[in-house]
Amino acid sequence: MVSNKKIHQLEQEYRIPDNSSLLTTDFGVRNPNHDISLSATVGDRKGPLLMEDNLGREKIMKFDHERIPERVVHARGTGAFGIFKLYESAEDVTTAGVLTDTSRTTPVFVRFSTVLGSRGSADTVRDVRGFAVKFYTDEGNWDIVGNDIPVFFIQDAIKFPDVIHAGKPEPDTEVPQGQSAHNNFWDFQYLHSEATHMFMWAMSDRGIPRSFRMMQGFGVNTFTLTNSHGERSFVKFHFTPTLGVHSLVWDEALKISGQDPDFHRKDLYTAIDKGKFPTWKFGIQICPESRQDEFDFDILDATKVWPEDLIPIRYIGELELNRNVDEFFPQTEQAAFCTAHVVPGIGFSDDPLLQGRNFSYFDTQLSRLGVNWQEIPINRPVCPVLNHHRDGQKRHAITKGKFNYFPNRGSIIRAAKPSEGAYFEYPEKIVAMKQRLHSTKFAEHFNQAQLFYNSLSDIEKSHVTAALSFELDHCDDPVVYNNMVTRLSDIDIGLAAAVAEKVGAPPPTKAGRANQGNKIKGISQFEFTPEAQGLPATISTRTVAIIISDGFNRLEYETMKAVLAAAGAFPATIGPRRQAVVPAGGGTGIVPDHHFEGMRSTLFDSLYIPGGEHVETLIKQGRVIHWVREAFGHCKPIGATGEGVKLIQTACNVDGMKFSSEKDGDVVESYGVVTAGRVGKRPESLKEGWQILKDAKNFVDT
Ligand code: HDD
Repeated sequence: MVSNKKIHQLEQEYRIPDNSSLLTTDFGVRNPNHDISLSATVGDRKGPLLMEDNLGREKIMKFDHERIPERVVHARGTGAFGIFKLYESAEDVTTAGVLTDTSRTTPVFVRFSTVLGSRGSADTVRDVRGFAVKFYTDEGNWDIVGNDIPVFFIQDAIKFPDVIHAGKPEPDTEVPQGQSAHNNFWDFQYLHSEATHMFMWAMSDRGIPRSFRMMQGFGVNTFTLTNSHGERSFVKFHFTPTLGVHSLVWDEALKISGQDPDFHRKDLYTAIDKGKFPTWKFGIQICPESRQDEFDFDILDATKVWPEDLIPIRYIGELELNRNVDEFFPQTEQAAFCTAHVVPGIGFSDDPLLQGRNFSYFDTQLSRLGVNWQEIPINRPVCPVLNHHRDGQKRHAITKGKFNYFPNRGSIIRAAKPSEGAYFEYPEKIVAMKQRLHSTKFAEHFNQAQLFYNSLSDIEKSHVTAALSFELDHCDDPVVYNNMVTRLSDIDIGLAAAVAEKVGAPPPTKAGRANQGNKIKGISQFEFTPEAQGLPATISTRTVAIIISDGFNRLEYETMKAVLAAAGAFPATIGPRRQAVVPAGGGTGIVPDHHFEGMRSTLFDSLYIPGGEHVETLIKQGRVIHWVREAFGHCKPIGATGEGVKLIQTACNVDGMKFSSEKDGDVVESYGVVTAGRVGKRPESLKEGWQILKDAKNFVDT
């Protein structure tokens, strides 16, 4: 199993040995009975329980206090360990070892999350996703507490309680759970025009990712880097998934929320467990101090991206997740991130959102985990920690000696010098007025919202219209949806009109602001498919449901399954029961992984139906027809061989539709292809669908 400095630390110092077998109490005494409480026995019956039962009381008392406050936002999430490797030194801009030493492997812990839902809410809701990375560097912990969307709803941290109160369940009824589709959320969006850019991202396919493994990550805020000459630049951090950026379709996301609320959590766990480690390219956008006033937006405004045409991304490293946690609570739940955790060579900017965050994260950990939260194993640095901080609840460290103050008469402890790697505070010159004011350029709120919308493909645009129409349909206050249509007319009058019609708002009469028609790079998901990144298209880790019933063609079934598995896909067999299903001609049956009612097509990326007489049984079953028809409706690749094609024709009611077929050596006889592609590729025609499947099949041939 994969190991590194952090894993070693956790295993050596904190792991409960898994080879001991005798139960003990928390104070170490061997426990004679964990199951029956101590009581007086009256006749042959148990009488009143005894206060003296310290074993029983300890067990119940521990249980009573199992819960800690969930995160006030991002409560729902999951995490994994991994490594960060640098392949190009950024020493021209920073002294940080993690960004300059290409020989290092830095251990990381990453936690992905949704924002609005509580800890038990569903994974696939429409929401922003958290992307928090803790780098355990040799110089201390560095946290990038980012999201899958590069901008934020607000510009000043003081607005955070408002945006979150408006998005979380409404105070009188405590509904809805983990949803932005309600009056208060959209009321806030209208009243805060600065949120326009971000809500457009959240309403796009970015709000419903297929997998945590297929999302971008962004540091969002502007940080700074300082090099060995003391020169400072501004920086934005990027993570780009090598599997490409892909989303669910909304109908899938809605259904999966009920069918498998842990869909994303399991997806990440399974991929890592099967050794298919997800990776992201790590990039930096650098803006030297000299260029900071060059742009029509303020580079310290977190509601703006730095368009790549103006400031290119320089990819310098790679993040890999390669190990699941051993226990969720002590590792994932107690992981605590803090934007203020930076290492020498990395610093803050005056971005007012970041400045406020630097206070908020530290503060929230105090109420969630207590003052000694940095001593919890998952949060401890892998380098030494030495200072005169003492005491507080749940202090673990035991320091010998007389002195708990500094300096003192006897200690050899001293502050580090810059040459010894001390943190370097950049001497920023400030001549200022003290007042409550926004930066002047922060006043512009619509340019980039419009750039975002214009830069989407037509399919992605139609999804934005549908998402807004869904969300505002769930708002029953006309003030809310009427206002929002007005706001949309600041972006695009066509979009506003389409949404107005759906949600029953008066049609907009004129654009609040003409659409300039400009576009930028780096917005549409199509730019982040593996192919667009110059990587091979891959079916690796994609799930394929193989549908069989008694009388299926065993050769076709087994060959396709083997081919898929060899290509790294995750095939699963679905049959009428989880007991042996007998192939045509008899013989040993196959025990399916699931039965038709136990799963749904939504939980798979594609379907395959082998030929055989089983098709005659399958086409008579409503649930099977639903499997195929629903996958067709979600534009998934559906493959069939031999008689299997008939099931697709029947289920999808596609009489007269042409089927392509192709010889593929002795592997499979023929494919019947209806259509193909999950969001990254949405085919416009059968021909294109077939091409996509063929491309995906390239790996099959290797
Ligand atoms: Fe935050 C958690 C991301 C603005 C206050 N935030 C939290 C997490 C992520 C983000 C990924 C979950 C960390 C984890 O997995 O434990 N937050 C962001 C991003 C922001 C942002 C990308 C905008 C650039 N956040 C933001 C502001 C404030 C907070 C402006 C407060 C002023 N965020 C918090 C918090 C949380 C948190 C209340 C809840 C749990 C925690 O910190 O540890 O302090």
